[in-house]
Amino acid sequence: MNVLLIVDVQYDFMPGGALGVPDGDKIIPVINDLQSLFPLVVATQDWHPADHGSFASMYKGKKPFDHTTLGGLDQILWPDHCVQGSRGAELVSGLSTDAVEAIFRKGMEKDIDSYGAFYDNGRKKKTGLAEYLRGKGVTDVYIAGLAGDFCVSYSALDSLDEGFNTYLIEDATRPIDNDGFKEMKTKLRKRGAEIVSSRDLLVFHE
Ligand code: VGL
Ligand code: ZN
Repeated sequence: MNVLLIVDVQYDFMPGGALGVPDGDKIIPVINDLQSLFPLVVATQDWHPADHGSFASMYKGKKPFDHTTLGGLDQILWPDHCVQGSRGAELVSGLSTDAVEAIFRKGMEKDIDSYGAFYDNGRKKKTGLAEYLRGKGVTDVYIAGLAGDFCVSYSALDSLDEGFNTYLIEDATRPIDNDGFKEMKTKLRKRGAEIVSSRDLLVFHE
């Protein structure tokens, strides 16, 4: 069974948002059109406390996109984004959510970042998504959302590690950085993920 996993389609990742992804808004109609093809749709939400350790504002003399160490891992520092309860953390209103059965939140732990939908970057805690999907009989995970080079790609890598057939829907995502996204796509293909387009999926179902 197939699932559509919609990653972090939140205001702060829209153009003009705190951590705006170029053309991030363009994926919304694509994701909306895709949803009816899937018997199961789930979403994630980046959901940070205001003092999250991935925020550059927490460190004297650091600015966004500088690096530090967090939870023993190299950490890119971000502008404050997706703060719990803020408007920037809400799923965008243009996204259809009627079919979204569950929303998995991540990034609540102050001392570790959490890009992937399945576990934090140190793999210390699971979100429970893998178990949820297996419980639903899911075998194939199709991934869309933001940002292509971070949470979407990390979710795809985690999904492969969890044993799911994994597909990244290329036109249903946009990256923060194009070169980084290219590298991630190469890595994903090597590990056995397929990069597909929404057109292939929609035509197949006509
Ligand atoms: C994301 C950076 C920081 C993402 C979340 O959703 O891709 N990127 N937090
Ligand atoms: Zn974040």
